Amino acid sequence: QPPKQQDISINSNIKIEDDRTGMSLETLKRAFQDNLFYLQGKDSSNATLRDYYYALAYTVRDRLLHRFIKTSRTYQEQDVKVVSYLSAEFLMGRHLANNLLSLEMYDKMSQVVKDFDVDIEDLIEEEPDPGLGNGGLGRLAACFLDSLANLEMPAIGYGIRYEFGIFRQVLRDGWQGEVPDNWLMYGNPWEIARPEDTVEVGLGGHTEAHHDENGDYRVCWIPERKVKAIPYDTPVPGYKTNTANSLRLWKAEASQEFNFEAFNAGNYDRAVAEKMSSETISKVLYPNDNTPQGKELRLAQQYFFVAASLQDLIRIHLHKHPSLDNFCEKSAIQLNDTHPAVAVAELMRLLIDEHDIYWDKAWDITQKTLAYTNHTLMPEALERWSVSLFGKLLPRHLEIIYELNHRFLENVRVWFPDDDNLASQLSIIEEGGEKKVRMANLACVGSHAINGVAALHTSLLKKDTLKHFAKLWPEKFFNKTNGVTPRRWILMSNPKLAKLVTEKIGEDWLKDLDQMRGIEKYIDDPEFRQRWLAIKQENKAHLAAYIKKTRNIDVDVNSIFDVQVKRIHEYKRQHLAVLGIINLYNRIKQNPNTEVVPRTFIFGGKAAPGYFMAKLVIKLINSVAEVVNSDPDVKGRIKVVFLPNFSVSLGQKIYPAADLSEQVSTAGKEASGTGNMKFAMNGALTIGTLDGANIEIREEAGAENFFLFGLTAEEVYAKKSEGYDPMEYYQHNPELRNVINRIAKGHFSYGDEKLFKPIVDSLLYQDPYMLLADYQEYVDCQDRVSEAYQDREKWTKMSIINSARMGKFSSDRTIREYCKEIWGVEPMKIEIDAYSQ
Ligand code: T68
Repeated sequence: QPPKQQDISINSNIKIEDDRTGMSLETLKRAFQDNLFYLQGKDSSNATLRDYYYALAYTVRDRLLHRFIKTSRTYQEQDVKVVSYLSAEFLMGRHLANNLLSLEMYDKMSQVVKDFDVDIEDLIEEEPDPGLGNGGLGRLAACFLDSLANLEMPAIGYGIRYEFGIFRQVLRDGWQGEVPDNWLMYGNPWEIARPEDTVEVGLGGHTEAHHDENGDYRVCWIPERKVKAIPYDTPVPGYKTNTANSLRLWKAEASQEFNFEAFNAGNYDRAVAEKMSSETISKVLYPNDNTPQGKELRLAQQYFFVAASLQDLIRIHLHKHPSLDNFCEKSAIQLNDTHPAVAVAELMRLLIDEHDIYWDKAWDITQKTLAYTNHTLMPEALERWSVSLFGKLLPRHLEIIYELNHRFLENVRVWFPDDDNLASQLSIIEEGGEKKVRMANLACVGSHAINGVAALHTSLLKKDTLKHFAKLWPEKFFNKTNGVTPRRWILMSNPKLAKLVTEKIGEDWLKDLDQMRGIEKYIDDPEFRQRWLAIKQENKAHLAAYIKKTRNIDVDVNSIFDVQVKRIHEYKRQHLAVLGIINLYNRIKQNPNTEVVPRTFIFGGKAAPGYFMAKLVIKLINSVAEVVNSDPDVKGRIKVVFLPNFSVSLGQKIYPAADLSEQVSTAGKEASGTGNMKFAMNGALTIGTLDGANIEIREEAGAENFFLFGLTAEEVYAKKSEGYDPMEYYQHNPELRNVINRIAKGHFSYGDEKLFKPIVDSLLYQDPYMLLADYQEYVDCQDRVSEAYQDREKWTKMSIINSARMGKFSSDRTIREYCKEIWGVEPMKIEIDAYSQ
């Protein structure tokens, strides 16, 4: 029996009715008109869509601010424990529709703007999509903030206010091109600058040691330069609650506008150079996912936001408390991967050097405060900084790391006296060759909790990637299977489906997704199935129109929409789907009259600009598309579409329109995946391997409602250690050979045999992600999909079951677990009764 949900209507709680808070249609209309006139300086005779967007955004924002101000004040006054989510990335997606829905303003504002002959959906599309993240890790942070606010948990997100988010992807002759994402160009109505909370962050320089007046040994860091960190706060409202938490992002500015000495001496270049180099820190997001970029600027970014955030937290704490002794009782800090792991050393430095706490006490506070989430198993993706680079930028932190590593390893040698290898594996410093600081080890040593993001991932972390830590501290390890917010990923993305569900089971499912199970009892109701199917068809028609508009490709809405959208990476195996497409194409070429169940293969995703193979995969997809889409023998039965610039907002259009979700990573490589959950919630069936959260999705949906293929993680390891030879598969499987030969012989590259040679060679001679080993099972499984789709009644039943059983993958469930088992934070109701001033 799920817990009873609280009353979710809030507006009656606000007992004030003026132009900035009132919710009546009349007041909203006046407010909108006022904002258009007084903030945009326009009226309906000359307003552009953007002007209307701003007028609407400010109307919503006004109504958010009471909640926002009251929320932070309540946390302060009630002195509650707050969780801080430290993340280098927050992939929030557009705010307007989310805020309209959270505040129950959507219908009324849609009415208001209609009076100005404007469609609210067009205004929603005006907002630039804030792309301050790469992929799953950044989007997870955004879903977590949504759930924290929804559950009325005291929380704050800390990160970087990148001036340029992830690049905009364009296609040029089938290749990925990158365009800077100047998302702040026209301003940002959702953020509020708080210059009064500016802090300074040091970088570089040296340390000096001395004995203080009590004879205690002290170290002082003399940074070479200081950068100002200016916070910008974005309210994150909970769905139909009064809570509006804060996402606090730091912007870097020079501590001196320019060097006057140099300026006066006529050295203008130098006068501005220092300013420029300081401001570079928050200039741009590094566009790599699952591969670290070992650049000094990246380390500076990490330290910059960590140092600013910790100073901020300490300032807030000392406002209420005489000392930091009880810091860990009032603050839980989550490290989203190792990107903020320097927090271990920085918190120690602040406690010891700046707040006079002795080492053991400081260490106790640090460990009790911090917790670490790992997001990858791939060894090459673990961050390691060369000691020399680290020491140049953060000399005091390097000293602290050496000291805590020394103390830690001394203990290890006492606990395991005969195991020298263990100490070298656990060491925060990697020896042999160039010395490196291992950030995952730093995070593990400095945290009281370590977690993976899906059951398989956590078990592999314990068995493999972090096995030495698991041996040392088994009790520190937790699994926290990822989740996604049903507000953005069902209600906002698929409003028609949401409406149908609410009609049948009421609206509580949006706050308690387990209740979606309630729709399962309608699967035998033909009318319900008909409506379910009709909604899918409408969503597909929408996407088809988008495909026509953006790519000028006609697609058949009765074909299977077979979708793979995610970052382009070899381990995710977009090219496995391409091999499958070429095989279908070969079947048609051999016998143009062969039976084919029509399919539209839709791809989307960005490649890291420096990742050659990933970019070549995009080119391959587009080259295959060009040939297949225009071959008369195909007769339009299969179409291939690459949609450029996959983003949160494009995802919102795509997930609801998918029939089939491709989750085909090599088993053991995808930590969790979260797109897999968004698809299934929206009624797509999954074709997938036993990897990441796929395993748990299949458990929930039932094996009979999931298309499974491929090696298990164990089989992958076994095969690797036996000595895997992809060439055997090529030689023994004639169909597969034809597929690869088509690529190799230049069939998709105007006869150019060189273009895709790197892909062909990688598959034939290494195949690190074992596509060839999984190929035949994948193709056979796809044949089962085609067959299943022909029985649309049965397919629709499976679709309903998939949606109905995804309750586990609401990020509300994930966040409840973190709150209870790792953070020890509890809900705090926010009362709004009068002006909050
Ligand atoms: C993803 N990781 C995992 N990393 O790949 C995915 N990395 O399985 C999981 O579902 C998701 O995290 C959430 O847990 C990433 O997205 C990055 O984007 C990244 C960025 C910078 C450096 C390293």
